[in-house]
Amino acid sequence: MMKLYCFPRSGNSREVKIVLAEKNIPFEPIDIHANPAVKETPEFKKASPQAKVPAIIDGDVYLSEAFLINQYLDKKYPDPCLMPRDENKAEAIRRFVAGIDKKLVLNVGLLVIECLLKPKPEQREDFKEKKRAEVVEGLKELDRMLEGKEYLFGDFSLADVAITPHMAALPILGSGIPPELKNMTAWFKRIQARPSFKLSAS
Ligand SMILES: N[C@@H](CCC(=O)N[C@@H](CS)C(=O)NCC(=O)O)C(=O)O
Repeated sequence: MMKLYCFPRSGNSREVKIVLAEKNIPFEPIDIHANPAVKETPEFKKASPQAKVPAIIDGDVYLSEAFLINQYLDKKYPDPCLMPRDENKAEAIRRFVAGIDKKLVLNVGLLVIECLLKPKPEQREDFKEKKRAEVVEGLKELDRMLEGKEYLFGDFSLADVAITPHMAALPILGSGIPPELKNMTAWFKRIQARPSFKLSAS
């Protein structure tokens, strides 16, 4: 059975868990925080040379990076299909994911560090406010992209998967999708109604 190295609050791991749930693929989760010794095993080091999660071992395939894993899963288990088979459209999704990883997802990650991982006296309120404002700017762009569409690229795809866990984390970071962003608000309701949202939560 496929092994997934992860930990429950890892947003990047949740991206992979969503795809596994959408495709109904059985897997064995290995929580690296509950079992820190796992990080020292040759298997984990081979799957994730950067020592980050998510990482998978699927037969002789060792792979890390959420979006790379999800593209691999989509090719190997094409039902339901989460990337367009049209190469131009698939490339547009790859560009989109690279872009949001560098901006929106990065800013959410910086907020996680500042709000949740740093000791309270070291947290900088001005930095948090700056990052929250940048997140809202990113959300506005997504809201414009969603005009007239149910999902970011029409059908539900790996593009939606790539942002879902990070949107779900916003409330614990003192942020959220502003209600005036009607398209994003409706999109997140649709995402939450998918069984994969709950199945990927732990
Ligand atoms: N670009 C990577 C980022 C992976 C990443 O930063 N993972 C975090 C958890 S979300 C991690 O493994 N941190 C190290 C640790 O917590 O031990 C991806 O998309 O998978």
